[in-house]
Amino acid sequence: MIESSGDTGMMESGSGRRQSRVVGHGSGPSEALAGRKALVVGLGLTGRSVARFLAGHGAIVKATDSREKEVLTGTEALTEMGVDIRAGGLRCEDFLSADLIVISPGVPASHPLLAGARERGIEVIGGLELASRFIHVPIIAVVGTNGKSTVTSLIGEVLEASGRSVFVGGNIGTPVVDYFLSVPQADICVLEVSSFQLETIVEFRPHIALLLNITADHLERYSGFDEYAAVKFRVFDNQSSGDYAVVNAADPLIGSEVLYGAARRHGDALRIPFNCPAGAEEGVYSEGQNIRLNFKGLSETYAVEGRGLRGVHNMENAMAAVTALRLLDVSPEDILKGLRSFSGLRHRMEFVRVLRGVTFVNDSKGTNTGALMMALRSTEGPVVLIAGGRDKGGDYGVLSQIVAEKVRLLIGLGEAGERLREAFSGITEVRLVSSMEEAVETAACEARSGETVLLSPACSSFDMFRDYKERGARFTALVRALD
Ligand code: UMA
Repeated sequence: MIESSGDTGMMESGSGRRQSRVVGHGSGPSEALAGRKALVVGLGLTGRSVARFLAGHGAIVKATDSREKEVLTGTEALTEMGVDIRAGGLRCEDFLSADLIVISPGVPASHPLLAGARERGIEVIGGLELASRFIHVPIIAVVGTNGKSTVTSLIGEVLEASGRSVFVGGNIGTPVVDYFLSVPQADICVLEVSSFQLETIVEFRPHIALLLNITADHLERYSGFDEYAAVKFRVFDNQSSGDYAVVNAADPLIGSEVLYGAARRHGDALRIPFNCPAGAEEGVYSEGQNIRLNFKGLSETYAVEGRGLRGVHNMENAMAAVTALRLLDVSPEDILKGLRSFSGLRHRMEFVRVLRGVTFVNDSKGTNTGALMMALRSTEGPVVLIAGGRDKGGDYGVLSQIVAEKVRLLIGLGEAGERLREAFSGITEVRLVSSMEEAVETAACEARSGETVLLSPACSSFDMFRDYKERGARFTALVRALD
C-alpha cells in the first residue's frame, strides 16, 4: 500500500512535525518504492546499504554526502545500479525534489536542510524505520547507553545456537536494511538501536524492547541529558499489549518513566523489570553469580559463569538477555549453555595479557563516562588508566569518587587531555601524552605488579583514530609488543 500526501498518510515525524508517509506496512518493498524519488543522506555503511535497497526495488535514488567523492568508498557499485551520487556537500535542491528522504544515523534529525523538506510534506526517516516497515518477523530492540552490543550479541548467539535463524544488526555494525540480504530471510531480528536511530522512528514497533541504562552520552548532539534520555524512551512508544518492555528497575529515571507511578508513560507493552531488589516476587534479580527470574508464572535460576560475562555491568547485561530469551521461549538448558560459552566482545573489557604481574585490559569501546564507571567498578586493585580522545561534553565530575578510590595514575590522551587534567588533578596523578605509543610506554613503565593498565577512554576516538576498533587494536598491538 502506497500512501501519498493526504489526510490518511499524515503522521508525526521524529521532529514532531506532520509529514506524509511514502512507504507503508502491508506492501512489499518493490510495490511501495518503485518510481519513488528518494534521497539518501550520508554515504557511510547505512547510506550505502539503504541506497542499494531503494535502487534494488525500483526507486529513483540520489545519494548525497558532505565529503568529496574521492574519499567516499563503495560508490562505484551504487553508480552502476543507477544511483546519482551527489558528493562534496548537501544541497537544498536535492532535499526539496525528493518524495522520501532517508538519513544516516550520523545526520541529526534536526539538520536545517530537513526542516524545509518537512515543511513541504516530504517524509524524512532513517534506515531503521525504513527497513522495519518491511520486516514481518519479531524484532528485539536493545537500547541503552552501555551494554547494548554485549546484550545484542548474547541474545543473537543463544538464539542461533538454539536453532533459530537470526539476523543481528543495527548500531552494532550491520545496517538494519541488510536484513533483506540474509538468505533465507531470518525468522527473528535482534537489533542494537542507538538514540541516533530512534530520532527518526515513526512506526517502529519492536516485539521486545530492552532498555539497559541511561547515563550521559552524546551531549555534543543533544541540548542536554533530558533530550538524550527522551529519545531513548521512544523505543516503547508504538508497542502494544502482546509486546514486552524489559527495563532496568534500578535506574531511577527508567523506573519513573516506564515502570511506576502516575507519570508512567510510553506504550502499552507488558513491563518486565530486571535488576530488581533481591527477593522481588515479580521480576528478575541477581544473587551472587546467579540470576533469579520470576515472571509470567516462571521461577528459574541461572548461573552466570564464564569469562565473557565478568563484572557487575555484565550481570545486568546477562539479566536483560536471559529475560528476553525466556520471553522468546528459548529453553533454560540452551540459555545456560550460552551463558557459559559467551566469550564477550572485542574492545569491551577485553583481557590482553599479564606482564610482570601487571594486567592489561582493552576497553576501547568504553566511549562515555558511564562506561568508564562500570569498567573501574569491575576492575580489582589499583588502576593505571589511559583515558581521553574526542570529548563528548560529558561531566567527568561523576567519576571523582571512583577515580579517587581506584586510579593511581591517569594518563590523558588526545583532545580531552586538558579537561581530564582539570577534572582529576586534585584527585590523582595525571600525566598528558600525545600518542597511544607514549601512553602504553608510560603505563608499562609506571604500573606495579598487582595493578591493571586499563584503556577505557570515556571519549570517542575520532581525534586520532578511524574508530574505537582501530584505537583498541593499536593499544593491543603495542601491549603485545612489550617485553
Ligand atoms: N555525513 C554527512 N553529513 C552529516 C553527517 C554525516 O554527509 O551531517 C556523512 C559522512 O560524511 C559519512 C556518512 O555520513 O560519509 C557517515 O554516516 P554515519 O555517521 O551515519 O555512519 P555509518 O557508517 O552509516 O554508521 C552508522 C552508525 N554511525 C553512527 O551512528 C554515527 C554506526 O554506529 C553503525 O554501526 C552503522 O551505521 C550500522 O548500523 C557507530 C556509532 O558510533 C558504531 N554509533 C554511536 C554509538 O554507538 O555511540 C551511536
